[in-house]
This record gives sequence, structure tokens and C-alpha cells, in this order.
Amino acid sequence: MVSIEEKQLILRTWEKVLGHQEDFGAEALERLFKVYPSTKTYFPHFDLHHDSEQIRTHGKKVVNALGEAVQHLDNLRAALSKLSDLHAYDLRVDPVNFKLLSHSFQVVLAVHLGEEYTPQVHVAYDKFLAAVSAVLTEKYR
Ligand code: HEG
Repeated sequence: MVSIEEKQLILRTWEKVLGHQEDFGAEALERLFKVYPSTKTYFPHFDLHHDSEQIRTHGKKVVNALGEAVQHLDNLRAALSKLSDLHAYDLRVDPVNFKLLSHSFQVVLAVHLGEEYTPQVHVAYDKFLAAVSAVLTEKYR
């Protein structure tokens, strides 16, 4: 469970993500596809070349959705309800992939937050991304 202090940490460090949603999202997806190539099977219709329009657009959508979740830490289910249906019923993304994307996003945070990416920030985002992933996969039949 994300503590009050961890919520504050997430809100504070998220300020550093604002304005970079597309760059950070695209980098997280490219790391995901490079390090865990099996995840590409969910994107057969995408141009997965470096910095492709589709990677940038999708990366921005993913990080904007995370931003929405950051603004609703106390009610992730409501904030992510539509996305949860999409991932559970339409996309049927295997839950393990959420850990891989979460890890890829953590690496992007570490690279771009530098010193500010303390162990406390690391664990706060670990809990936050696990909570988001749980909501996005909980409707699996
Ligand atoms: Mg998902 C669509 C967010 C994990 C595969 N994902 C989307 C969309 C958002 C989103 C906002 C667009 C929905 C729309 O267009 O209405 N995804 C999102 C988050 C997370 C996540 C926040 C986890 C933190 N997604 C995820 C994972 C995979 C995946 C792990 C597979 C490896 N997402 C996926 C695919 C689509 C989306 C294939 C549809 C892409 C398209 O066809 O446009």
C-alpha cells in the first residue's frame, strides 16, 4: 500500500515528468520492446522503429494515463476503469507484461530524475505501478 509520504513523493517527482510524457513514454516502450521482445506481439500493427510516430503517440498515452492515476492515488479503480476493461477484455494483456513495462518506466525515471531518484522514490513508484497494474489486470475472467 502506498503510504502518505510515498504519495507526496510521487506527486512531487511527477512534476519532473510533466512536459516529457511523450519522450519518457516512448523511451519506456522502446526499452520494453528491446529488453523483453515478446511484448512486441501485442503491437503487430505498430511501426516499432526507433522514435516512430506510433511509439511516441502510444508512449504519451501510457504516461498520460499514469499521470491521471497519480492525480487519483486514492481511487485508482475509478480513474482507470475504462483502461482496465480495455486491457482485460479487448487486449487480454498477460499480467506479467505489466511488471515489464513498470520496470522499463522505472529505468526511465532513474535516468531522467538522476539524484532525485532515491531508494524512497524507487519503492514509492514500485508500489504505485504495482497498484495501477493490479487495477488494469483485475478484471481478467
Ligand atoms: Mg496499454 C492501449 C495505458 C500496459 C498493450 N494502454 C493503451 C492505452 C492506454 C494504455 C492509455 C490507449 C487506450 C485508448 O486508446 O483508449 N497500458 C497503459 C498503462 C499500462 C499499460 C497505464 C501499465 C502501466 N499495455 C500495457 C502493457 C501492454 C499494453 C503491459 C502489453 C505489453 N495497451 C496495449 C495495447 C494497446 C494499449 C496493444 C492498444 C494500442 C493501439 O492499438 O493503439
